[in-house]
Amino acid sequence: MSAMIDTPVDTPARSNEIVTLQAHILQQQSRYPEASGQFSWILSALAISAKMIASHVRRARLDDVLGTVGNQNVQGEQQQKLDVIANDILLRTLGGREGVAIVASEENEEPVILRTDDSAERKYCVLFDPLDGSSNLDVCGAVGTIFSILRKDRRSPDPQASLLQCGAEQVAAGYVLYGSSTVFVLTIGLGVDMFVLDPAYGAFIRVARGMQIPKTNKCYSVNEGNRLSFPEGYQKYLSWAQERGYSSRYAGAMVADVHRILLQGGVFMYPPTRKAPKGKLRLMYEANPMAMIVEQAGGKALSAPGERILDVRPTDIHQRVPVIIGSSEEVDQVAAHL
Ligand code: P6P
Repeated sequence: MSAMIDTPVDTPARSNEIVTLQAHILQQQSRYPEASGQFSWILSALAISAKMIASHVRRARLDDVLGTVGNQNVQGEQQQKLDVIANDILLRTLGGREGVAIVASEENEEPVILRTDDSAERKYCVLFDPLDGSSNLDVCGAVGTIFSILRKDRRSPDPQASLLQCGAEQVAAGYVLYGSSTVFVLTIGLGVDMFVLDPAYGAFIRVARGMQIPKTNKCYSVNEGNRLSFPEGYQKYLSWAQERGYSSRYAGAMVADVHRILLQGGVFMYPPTRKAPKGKLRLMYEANPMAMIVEQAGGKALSAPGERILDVRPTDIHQRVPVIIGSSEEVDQVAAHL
């Protein structure tokens, strides 16, 4: 069963309604009469950032912004020119939103403290990977933006501590996939909704509500080049799956791989490897947001057998964690082999 497409609503007139992401955000806000609107403003900043980044991604080769800037980011990875452009766009759009107290990015070693006063509306922290899978850009492959929103922990002594909350505390999470079309997938804890950018109007149009990930699909997604350095349980799982005719799909960009699984089912893994003993993916702005999305869609997201990613207690904003995420029955199969 694929993701639910906009199901006809109660009256025929409304079954063809066109709902933009902006309208959807305001519809959700109207459920909370006491809402100040700050949260909605943050989501709209992410929406405009997605449009701006999409525009740069689509023109990367024409504008000669492919390739690296010649230095490394905090992860020790070559920083792509578009990583810097996307990061700058997000910092500047979110910087203009009163509700954002702190932002943290894969591209910035330290969190950026936007507002230190403790006034009531400085309620949120936004964490993001501005351009996930950016090495795919040079070959016109899929890339994405991943974001996570936490409430600022007013009790914490310093901003960094305010960020170090479990993924289960997220108030919203989502991603943008810059693929054959530009897709914005969002959850605010009430299910998962999907929007596609109509470039003719520059608007994200809602195309699916309350998405449900298929419970099974004989497809796994992992970089098998690392197979010999995986812990033995993962290797046993891969043999088990291949004996049962599983197919393998791997885009080299988490957003693309998890999006495919959200729609069609399957399981994505980034296990511990010799090079990345704790896994490669970052907890705070890759694993946590994707885990919230997948769990909200009825799937599972583990860092180890019996350990939900959303329950991992962070100690550093850039810490890494092993990832097993996707259809509930497929994740269980992997865990059973570990
Ligand atoms: P590898 C992209 O660099 C990324 O962070 C994820 O988007 C992706 O799933 C993973 O790393 C790919 O890593 O080692 O397979 O190239």
